[in-house]
Amino acid sequence: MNSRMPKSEGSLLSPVPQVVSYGEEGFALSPVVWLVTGVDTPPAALLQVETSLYLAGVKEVEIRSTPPEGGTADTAMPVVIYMGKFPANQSISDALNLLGATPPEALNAEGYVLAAGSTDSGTHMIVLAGIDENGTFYAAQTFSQLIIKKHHFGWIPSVVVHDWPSMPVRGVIEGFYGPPWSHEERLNQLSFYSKHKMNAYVYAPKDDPYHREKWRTPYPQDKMEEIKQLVDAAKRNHITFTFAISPGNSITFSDDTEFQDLMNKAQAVWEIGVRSFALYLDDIDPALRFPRDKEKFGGDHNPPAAAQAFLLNRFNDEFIKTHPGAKPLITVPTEYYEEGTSPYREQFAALVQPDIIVQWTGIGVVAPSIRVKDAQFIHGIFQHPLLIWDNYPVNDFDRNRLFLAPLYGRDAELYKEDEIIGITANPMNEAEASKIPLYTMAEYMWNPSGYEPEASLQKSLLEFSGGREMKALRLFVESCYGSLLNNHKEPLSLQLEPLMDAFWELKEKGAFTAEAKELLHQFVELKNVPDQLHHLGNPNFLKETEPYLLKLSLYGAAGEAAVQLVLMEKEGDASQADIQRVILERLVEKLVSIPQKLSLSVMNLFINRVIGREALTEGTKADSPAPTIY
Ligand code: LTM
Repeated sequence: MNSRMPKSEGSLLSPVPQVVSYGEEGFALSPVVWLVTGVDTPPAALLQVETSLYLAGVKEVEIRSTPPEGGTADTAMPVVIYMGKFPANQSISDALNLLGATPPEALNAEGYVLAAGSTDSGTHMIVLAGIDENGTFYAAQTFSQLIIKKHHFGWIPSVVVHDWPSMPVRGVIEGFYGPPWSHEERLNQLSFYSKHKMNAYVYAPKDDPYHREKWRTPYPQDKMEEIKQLVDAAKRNHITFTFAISPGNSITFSDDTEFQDLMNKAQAVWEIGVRSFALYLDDIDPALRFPRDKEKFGGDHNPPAAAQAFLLNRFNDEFIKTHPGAKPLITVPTEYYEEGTSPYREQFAALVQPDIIVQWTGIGVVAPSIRVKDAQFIHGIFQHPLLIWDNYPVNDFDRNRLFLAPLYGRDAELYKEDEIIGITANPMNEAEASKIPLYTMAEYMWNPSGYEPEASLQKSLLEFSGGREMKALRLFVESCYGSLLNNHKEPLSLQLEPLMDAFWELKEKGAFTAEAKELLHQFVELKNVPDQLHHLGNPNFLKETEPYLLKLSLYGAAGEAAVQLVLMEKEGDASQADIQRVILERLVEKLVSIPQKLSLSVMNLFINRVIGREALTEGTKADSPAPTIY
């Protein structure tokens, strides 16, 4: 056995498993496969395995409830797959022993062992053994990723995977301002999350009126039906669906009728299967507005914290604790991103019941980094389990940018702090594009020690594109790359800048044809990105990103015209130079009319230098809806 993953196989597993050992050989799946399941085999895991087998060319999957008789060497025997819980399920434990794959110690919750190999009697065997139902489900996901097609038929390496999540809560909070995702987008996201071993989705779209502004009003029947479908889909995908309400802008904290409204709203979704709830208090004016609240909490050290704690504790006592099966209540305080302590934070910490989970964004609304020492310090203040509300890749505060870079700046050791129970990522309004950075966040959440941002992005793009048009997709992603998390990095500018510098330097010396050619080549590539991305067959992505793609393409065309203009001038061809100048100025006009911004500041500098005046400034025409309170 070797403990490193072969580059072509293991490195593509996502999220990167904690421990993988590959054997020397693998084996082909047989046309008929026996699948030994038990009562503890989750249906979604079974479906996943069956589907993968059929896609790999298997003709028949025979489901069995008892293991086949062993002992006789029979190479014609079908591949046998065991699926279920261990150590509770004896046949699963026996199968693991046969393959020498028993884990050295107990696995974390949601952990699993996946073993594929041959027994002494020659039977090809695969064991997908979860420590719990989620574990078996994740073993099934990893199994699907391990199948390779050899000669058009499924083949599986000989391997032992011991895997578990580093963070217990891993997921997404639809918590942004602006257009909420559509129902179809949400359903599609849930499948994406489970494929990436994320287990949490928080429903908290700020501009769903029934979530915040009209929090008292029950959801209309059609919306309720949609929520039910989401809850069911989340369950199927082994994801906890958290239903959030943001009542803080208008609630009278001490009012019984208002409290009953809140209970009714929660009860309605409880009845359709919701078991996890959040009451959010971010982005509100914390000052008490209503006489009744002023009277009840006005004498406290910190009246807003006292009022909020009263509401949270009452909901915890009267709803969460009276509904067996409800998960711990989640909240976000009004001071969720500040650096230090405050009277509000101290009183909130002291009064809010200790089992209520507190969300925190790191230091800063969009935290450039989240360090272990920050987490320890903030936990010292709040003294509640902390769930990170990571404001990446959210773009509601700058609707003219996309954040497609991988996750940066989160300490690999954060998960070791017991107080940090996990992360929910706040994504962009653009659901499909969000998948690109979310892939990398899922990898970080599962196995932060194995997380490497650039390698993760590469895998994300491979999955997103299905291997098609990777170069064009990367160019696009690198043009939407800069954020607070990576110090506004512009990989494309970094790539183009030396070519531009050489171009100008050699122009003075009169011998710059090669540099001009290289620049032209790069600009033509930018120009062609949208056409190439049409081949991805992802119309939603193209629709969401249309203005950004157009701008990138126009930059390419403008760069091309700019180089041609300089070349014509150098050659003394005044009429051709005039034509190129007109083309360039028209392109610049179009460029400045597009408010979307790209991580491509060198293009403006280059074009301005060619034109001989400041024609382009990135973002000059951008509106700033500034939906967020900072
Ligand atoms: O971050 C929190 C806790 N609240 C809001 C989010 O709803 C919003 O999406 C982000 C980013 O603008 N900022 C917030 O303050």
